[in-house]
Amino acid sequence: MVINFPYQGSDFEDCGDFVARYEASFLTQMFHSMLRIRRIEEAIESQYHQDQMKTPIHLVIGQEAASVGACSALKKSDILYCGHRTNGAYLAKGGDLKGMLSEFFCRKNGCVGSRGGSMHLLDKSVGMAGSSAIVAGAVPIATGAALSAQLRGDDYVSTVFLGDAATEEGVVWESLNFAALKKLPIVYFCENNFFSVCTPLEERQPLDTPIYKKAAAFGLHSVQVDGSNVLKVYEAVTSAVARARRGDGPSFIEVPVYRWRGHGGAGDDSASGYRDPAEVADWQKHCPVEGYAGFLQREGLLDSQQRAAMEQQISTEIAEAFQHAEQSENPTEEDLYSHVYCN
Ligand SMILES: Cc1ncc(C[n+]2csc(CCOP(=O)(O)OP(=O)(O)O)c2C)c(N)n1
Repeated sequence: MVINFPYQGSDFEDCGDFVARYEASFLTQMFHSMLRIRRIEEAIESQYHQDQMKTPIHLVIGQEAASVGACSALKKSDILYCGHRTNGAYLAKGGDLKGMLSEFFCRKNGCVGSRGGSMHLLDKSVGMAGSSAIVAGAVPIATGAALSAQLRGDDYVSTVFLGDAATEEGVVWESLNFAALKKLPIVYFCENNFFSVCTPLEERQPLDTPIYKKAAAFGLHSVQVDGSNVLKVYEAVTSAVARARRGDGPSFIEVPVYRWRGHGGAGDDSASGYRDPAEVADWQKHCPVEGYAGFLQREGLLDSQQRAAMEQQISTEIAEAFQHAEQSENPTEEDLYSHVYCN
């Protein structure tokens, strides 16, 4: 796979000024969120083979900086849509971990009442508006939500996470065209992890025209920033959200990232031959979580005791959430008929 992307900022060398511009607690909170997502994903992965979670899974291990950087720039009242790789977005937007795990275990109290599984997470109380397993399916829905905000004069910005493969669906370009025409308050956030299941980007798109440049051609404000650098992602999305709120229209943000695990399920699937394990190892040297931890340590914002305390707190939270999910009630036959509408 030819990856034409030089990890431009994940060494955090040019990020010293962030410390002057942001509260220390905010910078460490973003680290906590990334670490929490990493540990939650690892816990899901380690238990998945027991076959008690009745859902496909698409892990975001390796992509945590994108989820956290983007969602940290959103208000609770801003709404977020997502595709099938939903866990990071749901958790970073403030979705309830117990509700998510109960959903995975197909329990009655899951965040979608056991009807959705991991690809349809939703928590309206925090603006997690929905997700779709249809590649690109959430993009026109999020665009419609932005139109609704504009027509009704609502203050929220609509954001949608999409993958690189979603940009091979025509509806994405129809949506971008419409959003640019109407100056809709929306942010298209494209996590380019270079694969559509097992097919590399170079076999699907001409690499000399990066995705963000195509979006720019549709009239959107469009940038590419390093998706392994939570600070760069945060600033890009913050400025896109500000544009949207000012009435200056839609933005497109492409963040190159790398998924460390297989497309779906637990474990790495590189041995199947579609990607070189050396490529995976190379990206793992640019770990978004540990890279940011190193930055915070150098800046004096995170020491080993604080890190250990975070690990302990997260581990306790995860254990309790798994226990909660496992001990929760299964749906009953009557539940089959709730939320079913017909004319
Ligand atoms: C319309 C549609 N076509 C095909 C699929 C099968 N499919 C599921 S995930 C996927 C690849 C998605 O890649 P991308 O959008 O880049 O997201 P990633 O999985 O890399 O996060 C495909 C082709 C689908 N779910 N929907």
